[in-house]
Amino acid sequence: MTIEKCVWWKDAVVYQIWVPSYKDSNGDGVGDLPGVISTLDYLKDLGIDMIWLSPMYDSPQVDMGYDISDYQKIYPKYGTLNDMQELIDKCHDKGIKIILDLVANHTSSENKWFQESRSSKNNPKRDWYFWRKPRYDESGNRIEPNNWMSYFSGSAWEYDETTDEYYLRLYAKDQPDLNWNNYEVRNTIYDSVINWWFEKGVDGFRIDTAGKFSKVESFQDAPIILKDSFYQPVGNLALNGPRIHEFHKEMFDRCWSKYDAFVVGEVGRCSKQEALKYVGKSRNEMNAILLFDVVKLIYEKNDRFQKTKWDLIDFKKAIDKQCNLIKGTDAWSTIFLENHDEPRCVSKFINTNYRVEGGKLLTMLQSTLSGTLFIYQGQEIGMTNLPRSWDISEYKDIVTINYYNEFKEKYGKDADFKEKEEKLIDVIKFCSRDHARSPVQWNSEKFAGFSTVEPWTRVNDNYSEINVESQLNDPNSILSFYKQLIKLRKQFKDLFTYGEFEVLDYDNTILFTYVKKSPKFEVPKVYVVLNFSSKWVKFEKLIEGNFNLLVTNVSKKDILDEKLSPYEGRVYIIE
Ligand code: TEU
Repeated sequence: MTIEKCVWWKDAVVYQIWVPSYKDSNGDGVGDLPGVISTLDYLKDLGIDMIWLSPMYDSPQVDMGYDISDYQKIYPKYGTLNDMQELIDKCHDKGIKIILDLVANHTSSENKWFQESRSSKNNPKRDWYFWRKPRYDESGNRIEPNNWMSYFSGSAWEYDETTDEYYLRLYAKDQPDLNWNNYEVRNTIYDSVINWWFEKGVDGFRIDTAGKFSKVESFQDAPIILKDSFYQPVGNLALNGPRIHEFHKEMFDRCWSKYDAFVVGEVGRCSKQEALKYVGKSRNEMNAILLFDVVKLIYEKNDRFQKTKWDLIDFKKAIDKQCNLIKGTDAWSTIFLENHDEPRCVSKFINTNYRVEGGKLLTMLQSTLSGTLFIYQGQEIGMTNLPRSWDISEYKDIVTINYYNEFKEKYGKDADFKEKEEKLIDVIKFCSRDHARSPVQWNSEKFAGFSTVEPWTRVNDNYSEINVESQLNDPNSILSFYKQLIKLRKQFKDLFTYGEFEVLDYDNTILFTYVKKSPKFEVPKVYVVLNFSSKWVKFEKLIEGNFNLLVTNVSKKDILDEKLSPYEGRVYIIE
């Protein structure tokens, strides 16, 4: 199967902007749309072709905008519809595409659709959400309709006194799940959300929780996986459900096929076989998917605050799966190491004593892999996780807060609570979503040039050392390296973006060596070797050929032919 190359989004480099922490233009401590507009030249210069804007719609911000109260309005602190139009137009003037976040699995409980739905059992919008009667135990206590656990802890059901029924909410209690089985719901999402924004000029969408729109309608109990909990992970009862592909195909017909759009679904975890159902071109569902295999390697599947040991072999497997989604298929792939839900990649995959070398190493990795490349704000300067010394009160994300509160409820009275708490914070320091959400560090002025006033969330202490301004004119900075690598990715796109990926040293726990080549020719090919350790390591070429060094993250004069220094990486072209 030959890979089709003539679509604009395949070799685009996408930059994700999470508005509240990106750039504040009006001195209220919160990032905003004029702030985004003010940085478009910076993004253009970096080599960015497309922006993915995280939710900017009106919202009570229980889950930072992933709880939408009005899809046709802008959250006032971010700006106005005019600002949004200006952003879309200015992006286009500069040759940058812009895609939005489509959050359609749930709305905010403040959305007028839900307000109507909850008002009475006979309301015409009652069926727009999932309402179920309570169950009662032997002692007559009211309990939830089933044992499903929310992704944000506790039950996935919320009791509503108005009608004495529960509504389903897989995320926060203020994020009721929309009932996609109801045609009016789907129709409204297609016409009043997606196509409404297409008419304003956007170029596509990132579909939030794209695998969760169809639930197993029996609402049976989930199998017991967590021994000491009543609530259990929902698993496949709400993921890749019975009607999911029917819904995506309908969305394709009603929306995507009518525009020259880029549509990428956040599908999360699934097998290659399942993934291809969403992203195979002939399936007519979406153009690309975001899989979690690479980014979620550091936590237990059902508990994000149970840290697992990171292992290079698992990392290789996950990357292999991601890249090889396109091998012999008509599908397309993506690469990302960060987003607004994940800790910073230099803190996750690298010993931070080697932040600069390691940050560049990850840049080399990302830039040479197959698929559409995504970079998250601040990643291009090697921003890090928040300091361990910070108190729990500095953490603002609902996932961290809910987890901590539950923990406190359980262990708060224990004599050794302080000790236990410290251990939990050790984990939060690695796993929390807050790490991606601190303000972007633009310069070394107070508040890192993000704002002129105290921001809504604290700036990382290392802003005077790590910031955009200091890296812009430094040829050895991570930022300059990103620019260089993005250029090379475009120059060698047949090999980097479209090439086939093959790992050469699966069993090596220190080095990661792979080749990228065209399915049609043996040469030229790209040979990449990355030292994922803080040790000096012997370097041997694993295949024959005429090696020409294209780029390295250490100064070329320091290169030793037979040894790799800590976190040294090399990209060779073999002719
Ligand atoms: O996230 C979907 C999701 O399930 C996870 O990535 C989630 O953040 C993680 O499991 C929590 O531990 C999307 C958005 O990216 C996220 O920011 C939203 O909170 C979530 O949907 C709900 O809209």
